[in-house]
Amino acid sequence: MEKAKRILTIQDVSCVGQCSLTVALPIVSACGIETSVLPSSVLSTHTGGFVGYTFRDLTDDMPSIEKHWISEGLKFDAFYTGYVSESQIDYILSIMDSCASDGALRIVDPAMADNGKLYVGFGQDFPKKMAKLCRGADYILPNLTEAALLLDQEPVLSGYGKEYIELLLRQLTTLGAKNIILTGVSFDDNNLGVATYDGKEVKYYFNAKIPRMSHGTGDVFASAFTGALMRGADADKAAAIAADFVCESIKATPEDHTYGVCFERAIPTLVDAIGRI
Ligand code: PXL
Repeated sequence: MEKAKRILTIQDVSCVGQCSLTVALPIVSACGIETSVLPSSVLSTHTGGFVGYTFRDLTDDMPSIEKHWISEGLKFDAFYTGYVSESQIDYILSIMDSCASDGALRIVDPAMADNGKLYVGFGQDFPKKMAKLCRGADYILPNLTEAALLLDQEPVLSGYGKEYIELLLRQLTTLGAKNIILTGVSFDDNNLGVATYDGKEVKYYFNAKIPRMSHGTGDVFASAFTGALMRGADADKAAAIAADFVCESIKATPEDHTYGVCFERAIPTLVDAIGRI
C-alpha cells in the first residue's frame, strides 16, 4: 500500500466563522490526507465583521510543541501555513526545518489582507514579516491585495491587464518563493480566476464570476489546493480543482449566510475531483 502522507497546517482556530482550521482540517482530510494542526491562536470568531471577539495568541506554546515533536521524531510531508502572528514566523521556520520529511513541501497562504486592506489586528509592517515566511516556500497563494502588500506596493484591484498580473508574478518570485498561485484575477465583468507561475510560464484558469462577497474563500481555496497537490495533482490542476470547489461552495451558500461559505455541502464535488486526478 502507498505510504500515507501527513501534513501540518499552522493557522488560527476561529471557533465560529468557517475559516482557517475549521476549514483546513475537514477539507484536507476529505482529500484523503492526514492533517495535523498547530493552532496559532484561538479567537471566538474571525475578525471580519464580528465585533468584540476574543483573541488568545499561542506563540508561547510553539517552542515546547516543537521540542516534543523532535523528541518523538515526528515528520511532516508538507507544511501549510495561514493566519499567523508576527512573533510566530521564526518558530514556524524552525519547525519547517526540524520536522520535515525528505522533500517536504512548504505551502504559504499569506493570509493577512483582502479587498485592498490588511485584516484588523495586523500592523502596517506585517507584510514584511510575512515576506520572510514566503522566502523559502514552494508555493505561495496570495490574493491580489496580499501580493501587492508583500511587494510593498499599493493594491490594484481593478482596471489592470495581463501585463500587470504577469509583472506582479515575476516580482513575487524575487521574494524567493518557487511557485506563485495568485487568486482573485479578473480581466472582465464575467470571469474570476487564478494565475499560476512557476518561474517560466504564466497560466490562467477562470470560472464564471459569482457576484457576491464571500468570506473565508481564500482558506477554502488554499486547503483544497493543498489536498489536491498532496494527492498528486500538479500545481495547475490543483489550482483548478480548488477554484472549482470555491465556486461550488459559494453556490451552496444561502444568501443570508454571510460570515463564511457552506463548503461542507460541496465536499462531495471535491472528493469527486480528487478521485479523477
Ligand atoms: O480567512 C482568513 C482569516 C483567518 N483567520 C482570522 C481572520 C481571517 C479573515 O478575516 O479574521 C482570525
